[in-house]
Amino acid sequence: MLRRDVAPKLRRISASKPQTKTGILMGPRVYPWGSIGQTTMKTHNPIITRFKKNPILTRKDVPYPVATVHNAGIVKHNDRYIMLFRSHLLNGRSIIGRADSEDGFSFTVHPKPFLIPSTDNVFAEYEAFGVEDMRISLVENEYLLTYSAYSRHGVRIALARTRDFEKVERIALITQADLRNVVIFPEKFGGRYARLDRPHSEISSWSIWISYSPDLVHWGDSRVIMKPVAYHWDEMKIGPGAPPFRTDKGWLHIYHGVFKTMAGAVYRLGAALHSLNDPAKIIGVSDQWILQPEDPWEVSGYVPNVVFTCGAVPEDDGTVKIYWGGADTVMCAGTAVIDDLVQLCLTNTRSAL
Ligand code: BMA
Repeated sequence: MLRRDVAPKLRRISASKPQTKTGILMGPRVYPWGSIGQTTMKTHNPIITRFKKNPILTRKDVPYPVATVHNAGIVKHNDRYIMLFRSHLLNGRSIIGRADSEDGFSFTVHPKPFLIPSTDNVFAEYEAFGVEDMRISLVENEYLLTYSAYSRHGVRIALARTRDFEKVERIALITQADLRNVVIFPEKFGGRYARLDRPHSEISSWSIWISYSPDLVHWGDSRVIMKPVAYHWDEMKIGPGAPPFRTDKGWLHIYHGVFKTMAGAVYRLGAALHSLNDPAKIIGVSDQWILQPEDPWEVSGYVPNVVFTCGAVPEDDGTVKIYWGGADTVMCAGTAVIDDLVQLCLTNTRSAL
């Protein structure tokens, strides 16, 4: 089953159409394993250092039949990295699997999936077409899990909680259709939870909004805080990526931005810094992307030219491990110096709105 918004992206690049608009460069290339892909412009002096052994997880590492491994939420829990990744089943619908790691790069997948569509109560109806793109936030000693719930009614976001990744309790469906990419801040503001999200719209390019809740169930005070910039790498749409994490200068949020080319959409990652006291206030947004599809497994795959993040783990040594799905097919990882990302947001900025 193909979702309507994904279908156009499945087109392969035409061999004879080099692009001159901001986005993709140049034509096809034959890789050693024989597939035809395309080269993108290489980022000079990349701010994120890719792990040398990317991809870190593929469908071959999964002990049950799946077509992909991508878009994983991730946290460090009791000194272990826990990754909750999305997989397409062989019927095209998605479930969430779990993989654990000691070092954040080498992961072992659990024998059974972590979360499959519910068969109980209201969740059964709204998760019937699959569960996707899990984000994990630690707030007051419990992990809050947000994920896309697909059904014949559209896509909405479900919220679950766990303390140990063993027992998982679904709390509520926290949006109507159509809305995706909910990330919850790790701290409360004035006693309320805060989240970033991304509603769909026909009259405005898809943008990042903020909402608040006293109880995780009822959300409101919503307003738009960040929009795509015209003729820019993220001009088509933007959406929350990894749950924001605290730095000295503000909450660092790694988001995704999309540019539409004649060969389909290109998904990249960007960085934005939010005020520590008021997350609705954006202090700076990096003008340039921080990651774009460059490796063969990012450029070519189920949905070509995609790097898409749902999780990042800040470390005590001032670095952050960033995780992304490559071409909606595999999981990749990289490392950046947190202060470099912060400085990029503060010194090389574009407007948020
Ligand atoms: C978005 C979501 C993501 C996906 C991306 C690229 O709309 O569906 O899950 O990674 O497209 O296909």
